[in-house]
Parts: sequence; C-alpha cells; structure tokens
Amino acid sequence: MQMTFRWFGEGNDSITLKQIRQIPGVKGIVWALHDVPAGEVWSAERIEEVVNQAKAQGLNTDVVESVNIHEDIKLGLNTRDQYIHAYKETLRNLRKFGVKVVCYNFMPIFDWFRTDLFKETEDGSTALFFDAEKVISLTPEKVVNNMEENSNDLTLPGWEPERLKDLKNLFDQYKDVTEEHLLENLIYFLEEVCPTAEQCGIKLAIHPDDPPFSIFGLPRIVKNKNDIKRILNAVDSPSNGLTFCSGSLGGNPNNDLVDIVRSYASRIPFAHIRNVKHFEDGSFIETSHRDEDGSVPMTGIVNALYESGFDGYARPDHGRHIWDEMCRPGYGLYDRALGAMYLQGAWDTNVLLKNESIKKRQIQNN
Ligand code: DNO
Repeated sequence: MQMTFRWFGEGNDSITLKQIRQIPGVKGIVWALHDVPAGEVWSAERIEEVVNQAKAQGLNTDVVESVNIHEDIKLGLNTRDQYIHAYKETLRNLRKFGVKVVCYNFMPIFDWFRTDLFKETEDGSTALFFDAEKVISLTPEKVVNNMEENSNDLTLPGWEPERLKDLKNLFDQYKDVTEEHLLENLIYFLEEVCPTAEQCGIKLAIHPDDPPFSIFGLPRIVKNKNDIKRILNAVDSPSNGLTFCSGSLGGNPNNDLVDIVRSYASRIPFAHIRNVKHFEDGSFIETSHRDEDGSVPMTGIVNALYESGFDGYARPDHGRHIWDEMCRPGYGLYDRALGAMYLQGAWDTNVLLKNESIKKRQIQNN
C-alpha cells in the first residue's frame, strides 16, 4: 500500500506540500488540474508545473484524481468522439510524466453530494452529512447553491461552476437516459480509451457513485458489487480498474465492503479509505477513520487489502474539520493526517503478524 494525500494545487488549497510531506509514510500527492474544464486536453506544460512543485518536496505525482468526463460522453451524444479524443491526448501527456493511475467518475451532472458540509458533531468538530429527510425537500438548484455557498470559497472537486450553470437543460438531456443507456455509454468510452491507457501504462479507476443511489431521478451505475462486476467484466483490460471508495460504497449499509475488496483486489489500483456512520432513517455522517467511530469495517478493509497482496495507492479520504481548522469541506489537514496514520497502523499490524507467523514456522521447522 502506497500512502498518498489529496492536494488541490497552489492557490487552491489551504494545505501546503511541505505540510503533506511531514505526514509519516505519505509518498505522493493525488492531484488534478482543477481549472481545466472537462473535455479539454491537459497540456504537458501545465502538468509539468504540478509535477515539479511536488518533486521539489520529494513527493510523487503518480495518481491523478480526476480527469473528468465530458457530459456528452455520459449522454452518448454524437459529439462524444471529439471529447474521447481529447481524453486520450490527456492520457498521453500524463504518461510523459510517469502518471500511473487516473481516477474518474461517471456520475451524471453531480459528483459527490451532501446536504450539510459542516454539520456539528458531539465533540465540537464538524463533518460532511447526508440527511435523508432533508434531501427530499431539496431541488437540484438548492443543492448547487448550498454546496457553493458553504465551500469556504474553495472550489469543490467535481462541482464545476461553468457546467452547473444550466441545470435545467442538463436535467432535460438526461430525461430518457436509463441506467442501461448510461452503462452502454461507459462501455463505449472504456472500449475507446483503454487501449490508449494500456499503451501509456496507465490504469483508469472508476470512482463509485457518492452516495451510492439515485438522486433526483438521475441514473447511477457504480453503486454496489453487481455494478462493479458488470463494469469490470464488460471491458477486459488491465486498464479498466476500480477506485475502491469505502465512504461512497459505505453510504449503503447493504454493501459488503470487505467482500468487494476480496473479490476485486486485482482490479483496484487505488483505494479511498474512510468511515461513515449510518442512522436508521438512511442518513449518514462522516466520522474519524477509526473503526469504532463509524459503521464501516475499516480494519477489516485494510486486512482484506493486505491479504489480497494490494500494492496500489491509498489515501485517507474526507476527514472531519477539527482543531478549528479552516479548510475545504472534507479536505482539511489534521483529520486526514490522523486517518493516514490509522490506516498505516492497521497495515503495519498485518505486516508484523505475518512476519511473526513466518518466524514461528521457521522455528518449528528447525
Ligand atoms: C469527493 C471525491 C469525488 C471524487 C470523484 C472522482 O470528495 O471523492 O469528487 O474525486 O468522484 O472522480
């Protein structure tokens, strides 16, 4: 497991690369050119800028999250081929700098979504919250306003203001797009792009839907084990992989996360590991990464990754906002740094136990 940490770029993050390099075990940043609109090519010059900034702090740039997919590709419009072409160009440019994994999602219109970005919790910290009751009274417009107004003036990943300007039109376009259509459009995209990704030595890793169920009637196709199986089986390429995100898949208590890891470990180049706590009405809040604090089997997931021989990249995911930190929702320094340490502690315990059992066997054999 190679530990990484998400960073949103110079002038676009409350956290510095110097701070990130001081978190024990963190070897690289998870990054993107957040200002380049979906569908445009990432130029080698712009990529090089970030790579050099990271290098200067001894951090690698192996993982990109995300190269976003243009809406026309998700909708399967005739214009999609030009955007697919641009996607391939971006992969070729990323290859020049040794990028190994490109995370992306196939969620229509919205990326991740919560009803509250700074919900007060019992210990006085705040956290991202999904209120199942509140969501019923929301319209897509209210969601966008709420997300934008509460983001501490920092851009929210996946929430591109330009794209969301014309919400009504976007929703109209999705009116007749079923889950089957959306899946067909994903497969079309993967069949086109995977051969290029393979040539570039890049693994594409689809991110699950967050939350893992339909919102506002929009189709969602990466919600559970069955969806994952269909996607991975549809295009048989080492570059067709999964970003295992315990917080997203964990938004549905019926998802058996340990089983998903054990079943698809060889197709998981990248893992987002975080905890959420469920409530009876379907709401959930993001907690510390610690096993006992939420409903997700955090140490079980790390054990399953270890036992499956996982040698991909991992990052702590959304953290709470603690110690009065002013930061982008879910992406402060402190709680995620604690998360990185917790995950590595769980991993190192596995290493220790394995070494001890090898030693014991050697003694017995002698
Ligand atoms: C939110 C993130 C998502 C994720 C994308 C991947 O915090 O987990 O925005 O980066 O869905 O494409």
